Amino acid sequence: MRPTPAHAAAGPISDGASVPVLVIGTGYGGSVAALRLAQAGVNVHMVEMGMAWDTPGSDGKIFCNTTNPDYRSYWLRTKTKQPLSNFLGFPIDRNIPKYTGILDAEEFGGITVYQGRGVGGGSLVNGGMAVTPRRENFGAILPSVNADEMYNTYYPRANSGLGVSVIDPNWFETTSYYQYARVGRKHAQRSNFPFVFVPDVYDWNYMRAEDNGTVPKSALAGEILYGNNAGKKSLQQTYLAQIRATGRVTISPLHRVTSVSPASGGYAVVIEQLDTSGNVTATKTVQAGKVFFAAGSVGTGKLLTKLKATGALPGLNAEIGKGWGDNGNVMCGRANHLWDPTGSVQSSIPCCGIDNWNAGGAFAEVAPLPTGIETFASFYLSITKNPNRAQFTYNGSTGKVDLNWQTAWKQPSITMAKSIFDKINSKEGTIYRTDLFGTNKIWGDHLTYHPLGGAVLNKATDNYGRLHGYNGLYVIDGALIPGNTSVNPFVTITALAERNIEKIIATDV
Ligand code: FAE
Repeated sequence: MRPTPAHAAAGPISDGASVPVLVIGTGYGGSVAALRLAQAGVNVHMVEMGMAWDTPGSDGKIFCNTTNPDYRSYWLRTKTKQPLSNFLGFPIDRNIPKYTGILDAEEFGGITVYQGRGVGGGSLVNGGMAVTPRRENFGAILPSVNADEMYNTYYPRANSGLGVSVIDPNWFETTSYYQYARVGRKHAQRSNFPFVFVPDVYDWNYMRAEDNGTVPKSALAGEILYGNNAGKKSLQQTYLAQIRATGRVTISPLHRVTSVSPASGGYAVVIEQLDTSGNVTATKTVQAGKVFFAAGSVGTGKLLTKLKATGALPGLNAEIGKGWGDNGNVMCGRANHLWDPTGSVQSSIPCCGIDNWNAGGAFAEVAPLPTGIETFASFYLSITKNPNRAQFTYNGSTGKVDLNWQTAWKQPSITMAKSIFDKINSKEGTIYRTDLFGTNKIWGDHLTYHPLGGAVLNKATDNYGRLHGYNGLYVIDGALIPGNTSVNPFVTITALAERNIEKIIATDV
């Protein structure tokens, strides 16, 4: 493929258009692919099913607050589906208008998978925790990838591209917004668990200015799950800003890819245009020389499974849809004593964790519970070494793709998380909260924030993400990673994408 003149055409893609490269999805994998291809002189079109998230609503803000979810909060739901569904045992979900909101709580038989929807993918809704796995754990995460290359070149490149940094430890010790984290540290250390600071993409200087009252509050006002109006460096501020500066990439928001099949000169891609109620307002077919699947683990896993089963891409191999895991996510809360308040004000950006990975199979984020009142609760999201893996399958009678994950498969995660919290509770004389996920329910074992796998590297694809069976089709997102990263996943997704696209540009473009 020869470099083409730069162009910065505005507006959505038109029916019958022809593009050298089409990228499905605008999250981490898709943004890395589009940026590096554009820098190599290739024009790229990115297709994103969610909204652009660049226009304020009637309240003057682009994103709504976690404590007050409105029409912008959920992807095509009429009621919120908050990860913490209850407080003091009472359900807290509320009715909302159906809208192409920012957070999708996608329900499968045994698990609800939370995902970001919009230009920027998961970076719009996530906590920004930007964690590079410990070197000694990498062999188990991506066994076919050269670890030296990753730790010398691609992890540093990803961390720099994402704008990752660590909280100033002096400010951490003094601000009331991290009292909950200091309590978490005290309890971890009194039970002899290693406590670690965790890097983030939030602008820590901005957060200090929030604390000083000199700028509008975002993390310190509880914004996170439905977007941050300031402070957080989502992909919109990093990779996507660089992409725009190349002048070679166009983006179609509210466009959803439904089919990819061989056609002369490459592939025919069928795309549905959506309105903000989720109705299909147009169906377009475009030609693409090469197609990158970057729709996230679930988006890519489902799409490829359907395309193989329905005969659009029959030459995909039998690994498609396999190797899906939840990164071992499980949540829980602990009830502290009255002399251990966690603070009525809490930063929504987590900055630390308890690392018991090698001894007990769990890495627990000390997470905020920014309710605006003192709850005396410590809250944790654990990432665990859960060995269970699920598979996507096409259901011919519904025309949908199912995932065979079972709720009971979370039991290993609970056991591993208990290796930390049973010990802390015993040392502190405290108990688990039972009111956050229902009534008398300790474990948030019904969900994941970290879907991974579905088109695993070196199985469904070659060792650089080229899909077996077809030239010019690539996977470049979390679907490549076989189910677990031992820590929060987006730095690894970004670094792997940086590695793969460098090879693809050198050999295929
Ligand atoms: P992703 O970012 O999901 O992007 C895929 C994009 O493709 C999305 O924008 C989709 O809307 C779009 N798409 C899907 N299907 C189609 C289609 N058919 N046509 C067109 N577009 C489509 O994929 N990770 C961390 O490392 N640290 C954290 O602190 C953290 N916190 C999280 C908190 C929450 C609430 C959630 C939901 C996730 C969190 N994650 C965190 C996970 C992280 O956001 C996720 O691993 C990455 O976003 C996955 O990146 P991908 O590029 O694979």
